Amino acid sequence: MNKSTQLKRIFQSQGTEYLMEAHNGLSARIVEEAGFKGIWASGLSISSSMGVRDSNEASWTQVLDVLEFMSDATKIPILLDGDTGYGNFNNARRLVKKLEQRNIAGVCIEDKLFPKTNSFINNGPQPLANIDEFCGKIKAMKDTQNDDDFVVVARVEAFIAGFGLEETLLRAEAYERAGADAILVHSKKSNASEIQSFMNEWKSRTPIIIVPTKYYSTPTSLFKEMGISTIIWANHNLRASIDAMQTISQTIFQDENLFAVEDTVATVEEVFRLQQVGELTIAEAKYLPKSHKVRDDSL
Ligand code: SPV
Ligand code: MG
Repeated sequence: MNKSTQLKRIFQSQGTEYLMEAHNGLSARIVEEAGFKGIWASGLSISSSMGVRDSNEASWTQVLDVLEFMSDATKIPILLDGDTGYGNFNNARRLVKKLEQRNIAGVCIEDKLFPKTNSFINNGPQPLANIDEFCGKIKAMKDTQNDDDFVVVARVEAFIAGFGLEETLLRAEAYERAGADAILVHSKKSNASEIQSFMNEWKSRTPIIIVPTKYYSTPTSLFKEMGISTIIWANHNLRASIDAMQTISQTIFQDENLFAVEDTVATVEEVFRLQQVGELTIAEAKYLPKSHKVRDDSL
């Protein structure tokens, strides 16, 4: 099944589904192996794995290059965190074209201004996009897609920007009318009260997606009761790897040997397995002439 169709089905399924964050080919493959049906290509995670800020410091084509590796490494669909669409409607529709060419199943755009700021950074107001301008962007993206099942998700940042339920509903309804396939409602509260208040009012069948990074202690059963379509675990592979890399680097730096760490890290064989080295060995046996010496040390 097409990756886009797979993603559409995740959003349209009756129960609550999950997307797990990945930020490169390796983490994407690990997410797939864990059993997830889909991947969240997180802007925060991709930017920080590049060593830059989540402020559109990486260009959109650099993000596209990462996505290509992620898509090649996996069979499950990828939803790109497309920030604001990297510009106006014209940049956003070109993005759709390029994502389709790379077999990316969908993109989520948020109603903020380029260059965006991560929703959890408290460095002043986070200005929102004009509603009509953002609706035009959604329409342009939907009109551009070649594949009927390519998914455009509209993310409402009204709660993040300090507005209440009324503004959030107004925007969600407008984006739905503009053609969004699903609505992501974001909140930075430490409990799910904003999400609950929104879900109490949301009567439409358009799927609702959430990112419970800050309200992590809310039980998933509550999200299911609310009728949440999809939960995004948005940055946990990145954060786990930061922790692991800090520990291993500090230990090796201090110890000046590998005694303490060898049994705490993945084996080299596991690295080879994740790279699918076995497939290349089989392919070499099949495609290289038997007499051909692959590596001639005498040269
Ligand atoms: C991301 O993962 O980059 C997101 C989600 O946009 S958040 O960082 O929670 O805003
Ligand atoms: Mg993001």
